[in-house]
Amino acid sequence: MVVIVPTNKSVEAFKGLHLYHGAISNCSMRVRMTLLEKGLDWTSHHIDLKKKENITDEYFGINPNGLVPTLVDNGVVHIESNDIIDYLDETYPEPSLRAENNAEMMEWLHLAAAIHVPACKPYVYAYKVGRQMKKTAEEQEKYDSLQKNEELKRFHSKHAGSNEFSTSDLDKAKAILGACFTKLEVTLEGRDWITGDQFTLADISWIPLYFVLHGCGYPFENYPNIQRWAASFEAKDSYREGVLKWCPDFSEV
Ligand SMILES: N[C@@H](CCC(=O)N[C@@H](CS)C(=O)NCC(=O)O)C(=O)O
Repeated sequence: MVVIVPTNKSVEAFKGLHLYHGAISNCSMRVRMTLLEKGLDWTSHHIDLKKKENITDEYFGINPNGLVPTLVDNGVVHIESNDIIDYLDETYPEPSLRAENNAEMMEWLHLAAAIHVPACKPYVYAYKVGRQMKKTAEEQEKYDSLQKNEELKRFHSKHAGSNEFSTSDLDKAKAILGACFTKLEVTLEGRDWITGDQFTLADISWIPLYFVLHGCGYPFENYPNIQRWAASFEAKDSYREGVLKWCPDFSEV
C-alpha cells in the first residue's frame, strides 16, 4: 500500500472513492476495471494527459510524481496502480479478485509494476504517444520545477525537445517485453486466466498492457495463448466499461 500525505489538502475532505485517472492511461485502466468488477461507486476526476493536465501544482500536491492514477478513499490518498488494485481487493473483498495462490498473483502485479518505466513506457512513447506528449518550453519548465523523481525526469528527458528514444532504449524495452510475454504465453497454456480458472487481479494488471501494446503494433500474433486470453477478457463488461469506453482504440490515440 502506498499512502501519500498530500500537500493539496482539498482531497482530504473527500467522501467515498475518488479516482484521478487518464482515458488513455494503462495504469488507470487497471483501477477502473477493478472498481467495476467490484461494483463500487466512484467519482471520476479525469486528467487529460495530452493536455498536460497532470503538470499543475494542484495535481502534484496530490500525486508527488504527477502520474495517474491516484485513488482517494475517504480522504486517504493512494498511488501506484498495482498497489491500488491490491488495496481495493483487501478493503472491499466482495467479489474477490484474489487468486488461491496469492503469491503467484502478486508476482504478476510486481512484474507489471517493474517493467513500466524500462519497457512499457518507452515502447508506447516511441511507437505511439511520444510526439503528442512533447512539452512546450513552458510546460517543460513547469515540469522541471515540480518533478522530484529522478527516474521520471530521466525518462522524460529522453524525448524532450528534439530528442527521441535511442535504439538501445528500445532494444532493451523489446527484450524485457519479449521475456514477459513469453512467460505469460507459457503460463496461459491450459489455463483460462493467468493464475488458473479464476479471473483475478493478475489478469486485470496485464490486460491494459496487452491493450496499449497491441495498439502500438506489438506482435501478439506470435502468442496464441495470449490471443485466446484476450478473446476471453474482451467479452467482459469491466473491460468494455473500464477500458474501451474511455479509449475505444489505442492505435487511434
Ligand atoms: N507506477 C505508476 C505509473 C503511473 C504512470 O506512469 N502513469 C502514466 C499513465 S499510464 C502517466 O501518468 N504519465 C504521465 C507522465 O509520465 O508524466 C502506477 O502504476 O500507477
